Amino acid sequence: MAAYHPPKIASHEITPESLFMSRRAFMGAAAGSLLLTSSAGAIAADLKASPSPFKVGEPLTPEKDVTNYNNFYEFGMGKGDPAANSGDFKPSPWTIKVDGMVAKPKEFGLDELMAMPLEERTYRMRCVEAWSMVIPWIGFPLAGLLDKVEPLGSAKYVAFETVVRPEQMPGQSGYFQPLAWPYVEGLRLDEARHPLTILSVGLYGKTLPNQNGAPVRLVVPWKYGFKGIKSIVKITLTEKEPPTTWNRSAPNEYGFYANVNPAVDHPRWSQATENRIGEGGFFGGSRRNTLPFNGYAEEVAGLYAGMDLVKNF
Ligand SMILES: Nc1nc2c(c(=O)[nH]1)N[C@H]1C(S)=C(S)[C@@H](COP(=O)(O)O)O[C@H]1N2
Ligand SMILES: [Mo]
Repeated sequence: MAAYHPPKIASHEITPESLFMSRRAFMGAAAGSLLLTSSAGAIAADLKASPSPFKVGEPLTPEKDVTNYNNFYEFGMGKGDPAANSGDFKPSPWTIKVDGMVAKPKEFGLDELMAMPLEERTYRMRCVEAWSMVIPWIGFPLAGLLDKVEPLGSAKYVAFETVVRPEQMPGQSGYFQPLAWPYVEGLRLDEARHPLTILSVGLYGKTLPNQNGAPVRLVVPWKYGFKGIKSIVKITLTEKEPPTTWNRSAPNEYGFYANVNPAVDHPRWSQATENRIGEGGFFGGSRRNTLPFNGYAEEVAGLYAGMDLVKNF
């Protein structure tokens, strides 16, 4: 496997003041005292993060599109459903339990997660449905959280689980249930530890809106968007490849790896091009070519050296 040399990340530049500010902003949001209303009454507080070298040389997708054109089936299957139906969802208090093959299993409170070294990272996001966005996330490397629980040598995969709250998530309580809950996802441990893989707690300078996966969601920019599991409550280190929601739902259409690949079509549509949301044109977007590994091949292709490319993608 080719060695990967990550760009220097200025996480040491986080000042005590910015840490204090992000904690204070978050606690303000929890208490309902520092409010910035986004769509559908979701509460977002200002959030400070240090800039990072992770940028995309393409325009950002407008915030109104990032927060109103969503996939989050727990709130309904339509693109506008998550923004419209997530107003009653309570992202605080919150904990993430990290367990399984680790030396030090631990339940992390939201204050601890918000106190991780937060960076702003702009990534492309490519949905398997052939639309894409460019999103300024705020988050921290998942590797930093995994270090705190000390994965055992036998751990090979990381499994993730979304919260189950039918009383706050209308998509989990309706007559028709499109998926089995909880929504689950997984990564190989080396993918989870890759410097590009983050847990996100915000976007566009604010805490995450409910519809984008508040309070904490996964972002893996070289994979199709469905790998980016939202509103995470559990992370488990395992020896075997964990089940994933879309693979379980349609195994002939969605794989475990789900790396973005323009050369391998979905059984029902081409993956060669994508519709960039918010740029005008066809369906409110513009068509552009999809890039191998969503443009992150240089950083991540080495993770898959020697793997069967069809299985891989
Ligand atoms: N729990 C959960 N996570 C989820 C989904 C979902 O339905 N439930 N949808 C996925 C899909 S298909 C995509 S494309 C992204 C969309 O993220 P966004 O709405 O923030 O753009 O979230 C992913 N994470
Ligand atoms: Mo998606």
